[in-house]
Amino acid sequence: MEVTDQNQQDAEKLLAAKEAIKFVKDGDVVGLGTGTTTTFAIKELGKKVAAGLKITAASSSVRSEELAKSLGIQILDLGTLSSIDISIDGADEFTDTLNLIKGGGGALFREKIIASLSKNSIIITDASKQVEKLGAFTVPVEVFPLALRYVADQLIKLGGKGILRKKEGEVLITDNGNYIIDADFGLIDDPEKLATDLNQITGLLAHGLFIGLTSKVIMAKGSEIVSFDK
Ligand code: ABF
Repeated sequence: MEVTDQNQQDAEKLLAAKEAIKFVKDGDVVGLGTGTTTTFAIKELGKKVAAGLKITAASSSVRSEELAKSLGIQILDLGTLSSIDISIDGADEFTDTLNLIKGGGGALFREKIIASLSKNSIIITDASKQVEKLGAFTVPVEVFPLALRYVADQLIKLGGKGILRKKEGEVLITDNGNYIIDADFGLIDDPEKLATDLNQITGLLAHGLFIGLTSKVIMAKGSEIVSFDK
């Protein structure tokens, strides 16, 4: 059977997912990310729970929560947690300095809460996500609806061309009831500075630059695992 790029990419996502869940142990509170790669990890975790692994979890999206619950994974209220032992999530881009762009799946706000709570934040990817410099993927920002025009104008002042995210022709509303603007800053020379600048914008609730939040990236490349550690 011809191995298509999609098959290859899915095989890499599964391989990275299986490697990441090796770090999950009995008693852990596990942060669950969102996206197709993390979906592989949640399904693998479900198998381990069915085989007796004792964990609880908090989810970054309704869809990940529903999948986890369907697999018998006990879900906790994220708002009640003061820490998470290990989180497993995907990314849209990563550098070897563990800076990420996340949010292509629209779950970046809760993903960033989970990453901020995590003692061990593991990112799993196929080989297509590694970049030298962030920015080919636009930076998603979650925007409080009443601040939409203000935030859009501030992004322009920072050199970002923003597009309001739509899904099937309708403006996308996140699980939190907010909008997403995908902001194109071009290749980003100083992601730390841009992240700091974005943090200052009132009404911008979260952005997809994850700086200093990641413990490990597990990338699958073909049948190989490549790990990048803090
Ligand atoms: C999620 O994983 C998002 O932040 C990111 O956009 C996505 C990557 O999706 P996939 O694993 O489907 O490539 O955490």
